[in-house]
Amino acid sequence: MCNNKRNIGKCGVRRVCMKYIAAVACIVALVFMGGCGVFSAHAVGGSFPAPNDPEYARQWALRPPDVEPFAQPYTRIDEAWSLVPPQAGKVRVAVLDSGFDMDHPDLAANINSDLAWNVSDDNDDVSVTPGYAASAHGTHVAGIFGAVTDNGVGVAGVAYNHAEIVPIKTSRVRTLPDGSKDLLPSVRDTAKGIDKAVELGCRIINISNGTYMDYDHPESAMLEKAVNDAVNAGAVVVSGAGNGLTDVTMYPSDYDATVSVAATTREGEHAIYSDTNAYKDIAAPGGGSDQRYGRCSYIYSTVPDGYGEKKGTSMAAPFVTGVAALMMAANPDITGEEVKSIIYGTATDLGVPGRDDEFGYGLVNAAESVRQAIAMKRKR
Ligand SMILES: [Ca+2]
Ligand SMILES: [Ca+2]
Repeated sequence: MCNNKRNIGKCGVRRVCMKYIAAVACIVALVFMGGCGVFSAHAVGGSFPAPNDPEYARQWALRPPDVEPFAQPYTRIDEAWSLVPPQAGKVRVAVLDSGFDMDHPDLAANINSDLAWNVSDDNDDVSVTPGYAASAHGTHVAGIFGAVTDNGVGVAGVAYNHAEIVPIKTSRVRTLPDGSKDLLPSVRDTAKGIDKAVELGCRIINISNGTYMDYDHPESAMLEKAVNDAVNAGAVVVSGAGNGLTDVTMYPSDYDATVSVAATTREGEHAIYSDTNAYKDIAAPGGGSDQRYGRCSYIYSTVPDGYGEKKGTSMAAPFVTGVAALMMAANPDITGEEVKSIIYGTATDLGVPGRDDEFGYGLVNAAESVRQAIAMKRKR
């Protein structure tokens, strides 16, 4: 039925498979010949000590505006790092995705390989299936929040070593309507992956994929139940808003209980691909659609056997996941609902005043989120 309040835009979308929401994959550093990351040494840090990861200079989404004049307003992630006590522990974070380079030198130390699980095949093999468009997706998403940070290698991660990555592979090779093949999760396997993450005690669940469907589609009820069960167990479920240039509902992103993350560009503007509707909650850097920087405006992270850049709401979601992990590391007693409420309440408003369909409550403000999480601890 098209009269359900959830059916914004076109009705009757009936795709069985979920899809990944990274718009472009572009691997290795050749595209950086234009000079991204060529900065003087003093420009690598801002007001707060910079991590020693050599590719931090390319990570514009993590860097302060005094050295990235076009990244305004910024997420204040370096300030957030300075607020989390170094002795704070790790927060268990599930990432439901296409497969993972478990031996990546910039990920392995932050992965809990004992908990890895493949829900499609019911075994513990979560390795990368090479040769498909989505092959590198999971490794890229995991690195955005979970890369080993300040280790003198590669990139920094938003969670600054406070995330314990639990890799959950939800994909298998499926045939698309046009006859091509790719690694994709089914709605059912995503629901199973969420259940598994809860069983493993994960406090945050990152899902950088989704499917366009009506709220009253039979498979939607199954997926929403899994999300609600996770949230009722105290988890925060984070998902990308979708890259379809549409206002059609995408799930799990658009459930009330999910943190739906829209993407901003390097200039802090709405990324043109990022879906819009009344269920988008928060915005974070997803990169792209920025004439000034070209591919230097994408998000740089780990990929199998190296590093590469992608853009999309798939990249924005793990940014918010990393901020949530910092908050829970700084205050282990904080609840999932409190984390969500603080993230929404502290966002830097963008676009039209107040909550809007492009940015949700605005750009995630990492420093204020962590500061309020710590303040809540002192009140208890
Ligand atoms: Ca690193
Ligand atoms: Ca706004």
